[in-house]
Amino acid sequence: MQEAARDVQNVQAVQRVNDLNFFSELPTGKMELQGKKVMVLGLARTGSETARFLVRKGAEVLVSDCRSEAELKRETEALSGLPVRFLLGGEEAAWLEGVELLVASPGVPAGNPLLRGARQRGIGVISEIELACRFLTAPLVAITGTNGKSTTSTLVGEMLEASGLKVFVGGNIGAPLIGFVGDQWNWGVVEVSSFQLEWVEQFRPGIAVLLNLTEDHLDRYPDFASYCEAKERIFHAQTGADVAVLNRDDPLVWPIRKRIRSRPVSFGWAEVPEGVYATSSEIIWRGKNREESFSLARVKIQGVHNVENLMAAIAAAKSAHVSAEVIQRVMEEFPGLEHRLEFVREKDGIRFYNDSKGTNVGAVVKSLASFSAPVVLIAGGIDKGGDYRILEDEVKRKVKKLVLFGMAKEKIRTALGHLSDTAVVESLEAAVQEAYRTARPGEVVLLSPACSSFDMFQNYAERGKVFKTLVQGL
Ligand code: UMA
Repeated sequence: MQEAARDVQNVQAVQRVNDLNFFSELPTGKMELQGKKVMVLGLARTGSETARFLVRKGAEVLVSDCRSEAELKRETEALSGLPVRFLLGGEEAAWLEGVELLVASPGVPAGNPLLRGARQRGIGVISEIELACRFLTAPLVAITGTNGKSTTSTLVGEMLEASGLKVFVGGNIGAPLIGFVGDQWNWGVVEVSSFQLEWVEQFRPGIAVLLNLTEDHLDRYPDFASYCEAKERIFHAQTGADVAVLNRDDPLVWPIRKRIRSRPVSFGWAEVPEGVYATSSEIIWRGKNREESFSLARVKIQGVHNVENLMAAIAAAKSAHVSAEVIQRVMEEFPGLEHRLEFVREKDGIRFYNDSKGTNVGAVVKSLASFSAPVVLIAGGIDKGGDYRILEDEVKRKVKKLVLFGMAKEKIRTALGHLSDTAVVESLEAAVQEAYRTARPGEVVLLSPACSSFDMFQNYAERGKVFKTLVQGL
């Protein structure tokens, strides 16, 4: 009986999706790629997927990467047999001869010589998400912000999928958007980074979400304002038929409503006549003439920041007409993401948490705020130019000992070392040992690095896995 009722609801949800304005108004500005000479800049996940797509579309494909042929053996082998010309191990201006379009991978900064050269010659530069959106036929929910992107994207994807819709979740979360072109989808949920938004023009999500803005990637941008400007481009091509989900409590996010064409749907902690707000026990969604409430009692993901992520997910899901019953079910079943405040184990009464995805200072502030017990904080890696002093209050309140490792260890010690007992160590393994020696029953050991991982690991996921293995081995 319940199943039958759910099926009826699902059919209604599909119907409502098809009725939405922006579904039929998506930009149809497809690009003619047949015979066009296109350069793909960067040969990692995005570049490989983009090259495959361009070959399918009949383009003449050049792939350039500053890494050498030997370093890119696996990547070039994966594309072997395809008509792709590789230009590796350099960045020579002559390679741009005859190029009509350049597709930049997110990791390539605007100052890259080939990218700069292309712009000087008047060659069009786009990002892979811009290319993908010209060919995707499904409406998109795009989610950006400094923190919470992956959790919120996964939640929205699960809410749409649990409504019986065919949905993909991709983008910065790890699966390039271009890889989803060609299949039939009811919705696409795409996590987008500031890097991907630098080169968008017609990228037009029906629902665009901006969660929060705090310092990040200052090793890439000249200043914080430039990073925020890139993030705001998520709304650039939206029209009055689209929805912008905005955080009322973020002083940099909320004023954006005055600069965009789309309809704001807000979320935040204070009660509002229309929008989403939260109490300590529930989240309330208020539409024009209706209200729905969602209990937090059985929700597994913890912390103030996760209530904010849930509010944003509800705002997006309600804009896509997902039913209250489906939303509540997904909220209760969602276990949280790996490497995001992930509980690893309890040993001798000490609880160990892996927050390897906490790669900027703002993320660590939120992670520390989630604990009431004293915390031994393991941090460090490659400094991204953020101001560690933002952590001062939380360190004073919560941190029993700072255990620092990686390239940024001295910089963090200078900023915060006077506020807590501090140890500087040479490896993650030594950090785990030191933290275990220091923590007492009832306390928490937290890896939340505030830095990227590339000095010692391939990425944050590898760092998180190594941490978990070390903790399991104690
Ligand atoms: N390269 C050059 N010249 C340069 C810079 C880089 O040739 O000047 C080459 C590198 O040698 C390398 C390639 O470009 O071979 C790297 O490209 P990439 O960094 O874009 O790597 P991808 O594997 O394509 O991953 C990208 C995103 N990476 C970045 O934004 C740095 C992934 O996000 C994303 O999951 C993936 O596309 C799929 O969309 C990762 C990330 O760290 C998780 N994102 C940042 C974050 O979340 O903070 C924004």
